[in-house]
Amino acid sequence: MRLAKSAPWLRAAVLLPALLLPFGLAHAGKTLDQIRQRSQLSCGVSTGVIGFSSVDSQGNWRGLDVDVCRAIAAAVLHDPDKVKYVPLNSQQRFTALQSGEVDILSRDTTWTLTRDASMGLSFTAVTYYDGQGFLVPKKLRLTSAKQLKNAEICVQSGTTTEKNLNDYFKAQGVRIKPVVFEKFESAIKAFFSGRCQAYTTDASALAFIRSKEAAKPDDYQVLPELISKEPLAPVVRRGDDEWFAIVKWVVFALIEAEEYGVTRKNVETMKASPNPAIGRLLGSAEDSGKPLGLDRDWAARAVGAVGNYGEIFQRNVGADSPLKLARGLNALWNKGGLMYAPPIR
Ligand SMILES: N[C@@H](CCC(=O)N[C@@H](CS)C(=O)NCC(=O)O)C(=O)O
Repeated sequence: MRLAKSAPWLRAAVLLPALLLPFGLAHAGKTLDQIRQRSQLSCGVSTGVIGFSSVDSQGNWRGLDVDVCRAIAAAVLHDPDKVKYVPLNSQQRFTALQSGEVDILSRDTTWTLTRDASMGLSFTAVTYYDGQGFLVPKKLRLTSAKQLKNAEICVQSGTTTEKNLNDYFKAQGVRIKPVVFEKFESAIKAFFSGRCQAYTTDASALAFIRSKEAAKPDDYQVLPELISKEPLAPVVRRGDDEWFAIVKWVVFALIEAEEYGVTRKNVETMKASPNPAIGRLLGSAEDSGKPLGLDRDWAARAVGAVGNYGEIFQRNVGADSPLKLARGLNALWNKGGLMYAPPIR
């Protein structure tokens, strides 16, 4: 555009936002404004996947995905309890985020190109690297998913699971019959009543379905094949870069805290650490909250509320949980895994 020759009103329209930019940069974003106004984070979760998001016997939401929302609430609202949980099944989840019903979707949701590029949404940072597997009754004596020729396989709709299932067997030249359910509960009920010979979903959820939903877990086994990549990540609406940055960096802070040995218990004493990286993370050496529109204690509060990524993993899905999932791909990058936070500086 040749601005010098343009009409004065056009010049003003183009230049005014540029002049306001320095002030705009200090602004925290409209999603955060709304969250602060209502003093509550609205967090979209699943309808009940133990380890990730489910209600415990005392009526509290628990899980790795729930802890991500608690960490964010601690960072932005100074209170991990100021979260409203909205249970959403696979079909409902994206509309709830697009319509503004939730501020964030923190719920077993795989980062894919189509979801990230064409739905008005942005995936933030991976919180769990998963893969799709199969749960089968042991009495079928199967040793490989490739033996599922002509099998009926129960699967939930609106998922990557449904698509991968078709792709995988198409590539093998093997015919199978997907039996599709909209509701999670109906899908697992159908499988355990014998409607299907196999149930397929993310391997982390299979561990929960086998240990918690089967009358006799020992009658079932997970087959060795993982047929897909399922990087699970919290999702936000597009168009609010400040909120996008906050969610991303809270997740990174939890990972960075594990890397530097900052835990829920020692977070206060670690503020005195001579290590500059810890001083930046915890706001004692440098104010890492300012660029995010937050105060300097944002990350310390997040870690103080839920612990570092390793603690979150262990409590919800790892050694201290009924699922006993191995860290595997979810170990830190310097321990053979993929969990890697860009530098907080
Ligand atoms: N990661 C896959 C599957 C996610 C998914 O929705 N899985 C089901 C089966 S475990 C689930 O979480 N259901 C719980 C619900 O619908 O509330 C995706 O993003 O499409």
